[in-house]
Amino acid sequence: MTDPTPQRTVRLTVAQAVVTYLSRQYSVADGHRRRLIPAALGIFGHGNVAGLGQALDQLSDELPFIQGRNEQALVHIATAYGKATRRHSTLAVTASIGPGALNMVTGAGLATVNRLPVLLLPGDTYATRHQGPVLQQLQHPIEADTSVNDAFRPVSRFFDRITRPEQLLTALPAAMRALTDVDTGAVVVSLPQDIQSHAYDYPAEFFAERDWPIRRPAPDADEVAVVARMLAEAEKPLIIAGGGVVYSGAGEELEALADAAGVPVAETFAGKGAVQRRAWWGLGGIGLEGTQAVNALAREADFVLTVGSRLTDFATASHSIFENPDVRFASINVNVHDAGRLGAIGIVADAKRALAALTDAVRANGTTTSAGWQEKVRELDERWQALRTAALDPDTPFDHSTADPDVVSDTDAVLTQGQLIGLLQEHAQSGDTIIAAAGGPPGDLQKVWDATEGRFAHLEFGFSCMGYELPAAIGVRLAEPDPSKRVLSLLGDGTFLMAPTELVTAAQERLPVTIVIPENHGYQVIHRLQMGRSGREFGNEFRYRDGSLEIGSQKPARLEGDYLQVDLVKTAEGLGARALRATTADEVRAALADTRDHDGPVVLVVPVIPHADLPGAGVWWDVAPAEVSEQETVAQLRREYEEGLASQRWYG
Ligand SMILES: Cc1ncc(C[n+]2csc(CCOP(=O)(O)OP(=O)(O)O)c2C)c(N)n1
Ligand SMILES: [Mg+2]
Repeated sequence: MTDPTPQRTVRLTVAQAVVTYLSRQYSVADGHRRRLIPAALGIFGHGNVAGLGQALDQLSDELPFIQGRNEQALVHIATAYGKATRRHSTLAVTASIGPGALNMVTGAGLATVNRLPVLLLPGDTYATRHQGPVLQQLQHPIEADTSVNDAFRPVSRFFDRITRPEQLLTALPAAMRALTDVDTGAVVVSLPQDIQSHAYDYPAEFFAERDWPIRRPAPDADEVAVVARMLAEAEKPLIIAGGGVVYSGAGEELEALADAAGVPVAETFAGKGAVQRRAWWGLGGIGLEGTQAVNALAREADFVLTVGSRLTDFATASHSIFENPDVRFASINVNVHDAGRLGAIGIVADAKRALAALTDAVRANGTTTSAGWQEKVRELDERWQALRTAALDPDTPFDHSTADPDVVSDTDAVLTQGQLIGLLQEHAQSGDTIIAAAGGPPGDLQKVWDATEGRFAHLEFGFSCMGYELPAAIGVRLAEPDPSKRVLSLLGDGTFLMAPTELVTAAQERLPVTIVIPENHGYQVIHRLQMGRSGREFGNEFRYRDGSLEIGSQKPARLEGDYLQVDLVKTAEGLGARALRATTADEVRAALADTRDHDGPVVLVVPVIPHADLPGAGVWWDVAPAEVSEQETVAQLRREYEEGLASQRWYG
């Protein structure tokens, strides 16, 4: 027996160990190896400056640091980077303790809901507790080990708090595993401020390069056979493609199945652009912001195959869209819970592999849809395309008789948001990305954007978080540095006012991104919903108070005056962007062309006619008006809602 050779160790602080470790991690997907976490973003405070701040400075060659303005926005940047790399890579974000850490919680929620990887490294209060409360510490009266960072737990896929240096040895590999898992999300490694600076003798091998394969779970042959049989028996099948198709890179396999079986394909928000080839069966969005063609087909379908989607209420019209009493559901999903939505028979596997196996079975069985179903698909889509083309045409003046005259008259807008999208569509080249998340833009893009042939649509609609869009443009740009591929975010005036500040970061890093703001003076998508559920404007348009606000007075004045005067161009200029205002179609064309090669952030403000909406999707949504009210409009809307409620079904 010889004595075991003592393990070689390296003495590092916890923070230095974290940064060193992160700089040595790789993901491997389909044979392609890349850094799993190539950079870190952050804002320092006393909770991380001496620990992680020192380590990031010392190791800045290995893990470059990007300074930001708002921690939530930094999480969005990192998450958008994760989405743009199809979850093969992400960024780390560090924040101080207390408010800096908590600012990241919303971002964590967005990442986890959308199953996008992001690594969060918040500082935390003293683990040693020699002293306390430290600055910004929550003093919980009866749970002494609780800190504000416990708020991350419900919105994360992985959470750990490092109270001893050696815990990193198990915590960091577990964190990497969660980041590269098919069921990923926000991964939080909470780092008490004192522990960040503690030194420890770590095994040298801990810092060896390590590969994390992105798995493609194989389909079970029996499950494939069952779903293939269901498809063969169907007369009116429909496929719904979700984000899983995009993340799995399964577009070609999806197209092959649609071709082979002659099945129309609809897309969810996350699945937008899953179909890249133009074909008769590629139809676009389903549900609340879907096309009228897809929704008509969904109503009739007797078999629905969902691939890589959670099927939220926006896709299923709150469980009301599938009206055929004999409709049956099947699915392909890596997540067993999602695979079972709507009582579906699931193939629990990677989308690419499962679609390929299903296509083989379809070819072997000679499964194909009837000429009648295919004809119906073509007819409905043609009718929709005519409506779409008319709504997007920027050169035919908007017919004002179709809009509310009071509202239209007091803006200088000549374009509708649909016409603005028509102009963006005209400008979009293969390789460009358009981003949207909240307000009218994501729904409108979902409905009318042509995302085929490389005109990527990056729609975040799992959390639909106002404030994601602008940072997301930075994240997508970091993932796609080629400046000839334009990265453009379409976001409302309300959203811009909520979080414009990361423009400074885009200017600091000279990142070419274009932010297009349809200026419609309000939270207009919510106003639209409000009109349908309570029948009156209240608190959504950006209007001056028509009198003084006397809190406590009998009848305080309401927000019913003129539109607010807010200069978005000056705001954007002040934050370091090249900013322009364009009102007519030709001005928008010129502005897009002139700024396409600008090597920093561009903000284009375009007044759009409020309440001039795209053609409706024609489906119901479960948002309940008040059951009792003193307002007459509400009672009528409640009755209409209850009629809709009767269309809601339990599918299994
Ligand atoms: C952080 C956040 N707060 C609130 C909401 C609810 N919400 C959804 S859309 C919207 C209005 C957005 O206004 P704007 O950006 O101007 O777009 P518009 O509706 O006018 O198209 C609001 C308040 C949200 N999605 N996210
Ligand atoms: Mg708005």
